[in-house]
Amino acid sequence: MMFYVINMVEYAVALGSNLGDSCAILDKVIILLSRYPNIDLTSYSPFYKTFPIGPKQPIYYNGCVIVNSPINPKKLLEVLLNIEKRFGRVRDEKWGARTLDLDILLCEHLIIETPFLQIPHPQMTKRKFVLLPLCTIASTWKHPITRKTVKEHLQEISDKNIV
Ligand code: PH2
Ligand code: MG
Ligand code: MG
Repeated sequence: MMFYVINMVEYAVALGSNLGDSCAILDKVIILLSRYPNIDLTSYSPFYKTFPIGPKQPIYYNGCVIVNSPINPKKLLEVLLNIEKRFGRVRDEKWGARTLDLDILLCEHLIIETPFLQIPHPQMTKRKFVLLPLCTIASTWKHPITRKTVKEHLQEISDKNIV
């Protein structure tokens, strides 16, 4: 008998939408990810209505998911960008309105610095719209650079009254 050991990697992914029927889009993305080949969705947060950071645009819905997958970060990024396209994402203005944004936040304790992909997500510790949902499903996950937990980061920005 042969056994193959598949190395699963745990990822935290942020979901955001502020164009179209955002809540329905995020619901569909969660169903899609849960059925996606090679992706095991283990938890998802509630969705939060959040004020937009950046240019003037509609209110966002934000959430986070945890997925386990044998695929590497670059490949997962490709999968997520493809899903964004399927939901009609058009890339024009930086930080502009979008039907769907899927960002890799964390990949276990890994640090990845490439022009196209940075993990941990460089802005994650400053954004309540990321930390609040993430804290509901991964409060004790330690940021590999700051060594602080998600909960500690959320506490820090909440103390500063960041929306
Ligand atoms: N995403 C941005 C820019 N601003 N604001 C909120 N509230 N939520 C987001 O997901 C968001 C944003 C760029 O990715
Ligand atoms: Mg983003
Ligand atoms: Mg993005």
